[in-house]
Amino acid sequence: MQSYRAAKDVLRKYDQEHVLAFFEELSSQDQNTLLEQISQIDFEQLDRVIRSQVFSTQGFALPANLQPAAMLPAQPKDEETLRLYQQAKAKGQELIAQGKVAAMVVAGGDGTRLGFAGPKGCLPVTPLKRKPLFAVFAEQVLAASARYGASVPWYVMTSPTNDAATREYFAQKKFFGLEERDVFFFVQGQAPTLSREGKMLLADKNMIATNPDGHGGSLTALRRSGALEDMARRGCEIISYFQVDNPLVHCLDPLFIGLHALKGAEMSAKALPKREPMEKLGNFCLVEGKVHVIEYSDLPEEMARATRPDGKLLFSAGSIAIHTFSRSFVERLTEGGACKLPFHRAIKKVAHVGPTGAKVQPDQPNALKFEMFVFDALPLANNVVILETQRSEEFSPVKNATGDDSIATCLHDQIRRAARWLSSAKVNVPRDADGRPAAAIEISPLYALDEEQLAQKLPKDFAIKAGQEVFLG
Ligand code: UD2
Repeated sequence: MQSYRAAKDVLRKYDQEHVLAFFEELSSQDQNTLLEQISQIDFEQLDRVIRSQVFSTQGFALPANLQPAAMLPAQPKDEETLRLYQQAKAKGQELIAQGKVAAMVVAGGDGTRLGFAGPKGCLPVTPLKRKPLFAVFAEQVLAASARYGASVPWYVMTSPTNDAATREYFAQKKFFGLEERDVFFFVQGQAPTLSREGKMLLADKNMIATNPDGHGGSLTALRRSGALEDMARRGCEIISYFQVDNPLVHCLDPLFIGLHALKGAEMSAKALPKREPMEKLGNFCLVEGKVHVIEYSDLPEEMARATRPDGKLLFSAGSIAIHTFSRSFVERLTEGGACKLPFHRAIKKVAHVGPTGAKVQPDQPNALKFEMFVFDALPLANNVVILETQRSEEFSPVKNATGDDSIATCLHDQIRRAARWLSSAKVNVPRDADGRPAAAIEISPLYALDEEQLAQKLPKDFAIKAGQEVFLG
């Protein structure tokens, strides 16, 4: 731990000495807590952020010459692409079978928008069994391990607030059938929360206010926690990355993994044609030949609405936060411990301890929070594959309590996908007058990971009646 003197010196150097204002009043334990926290802060990085994002009033600068980025189609449209996809799928399957692929979920966020108390991954989400998000992913990892005959480690990023609860939940659920040694929890980083003048705020007299450093912080957290070393020890070369809120995600997609490998990509991404111009998805763009994701809130509305001659959106490719990373790329980006991703600034209301020692409850946004976005690694990657996927197959996140992207829309989308898989396996699925499935259907990943596996497994005489509840597990 750092001494008081060393802490004072570094704070003086960066003009942040005020965080020691109440030091003399603290118990020795609280003094140690504060000194320990100060020793964890990367002041050089903080200084860069303050110079570029606090003292400059520019905010986000939209790159010039923004072009739409091209994506590989969801379905091959010619012989050459068909052959490429066949080869890629075989390559992806081979890599999983060789134990070279790891799964990773970012689950640091809490279900605040949903009004759900506890880690979001514990949210019950499946239509019949009400399995939580974590179980849906765990069963996919388990099923892929069984299908390809290799263990697939799963790296789960938590936050300081939900780490203990997440670990307890996994233990209580007996790791959903996974081997405990194949699940690696790691806690995401925090960044100091600043006043609008660039001073660190105190959450308490013995505690600097911090906020999660975003999913982009997952890359440094992988290194800091020893997860990258763990991957190297196991021989994992590719990381299949997804968010905690989307139960339709294919956690380990051989085609996507294989394309990433065959194209020699360092980072890849799945994309969807946006549902409407202002949909809350990052936009895949090209800037001087490099792929960038411009967040929905940063793309000017006239650009978001711009169309091509055929009437389709110009910036149509939306980011759904499904990626593959080469481990070597993450190692390169996090060399020396600090991450090379930029910070994004948000202005928020944050309660804190004021100069007199009294708690301040602001009624206006008073604080700057900084976080990193994982997609900002794309322009730093040497090769990038963007693969289009189908919304009905792979994207229905649970973000809101009601309306779009809510549990209601997600339940419906899970049933619709299950019905589609069954229809393509030649099962007659009863439907209502609007074409919606007239039965509640849930297919566990342990039964089938995709429609191909479902078709192989289903008994010949399998039938569904209207109003029936059908669980395949
Ligand atoms: C994210 C993307 C958006 C689109 C959308 C798809 C950003 C900024 N935007 O929007 O472009 O792809 O997802 O669903 O990412 N998380 C952490 N730690 C953090 C912050 C987030 O683990 O410090 C996790 C969180 O648990 C969740 C994911 O990252 O799994 C996305 O976070 P979000 O819900 O805040 O992102 P959202 O919906 O604004």
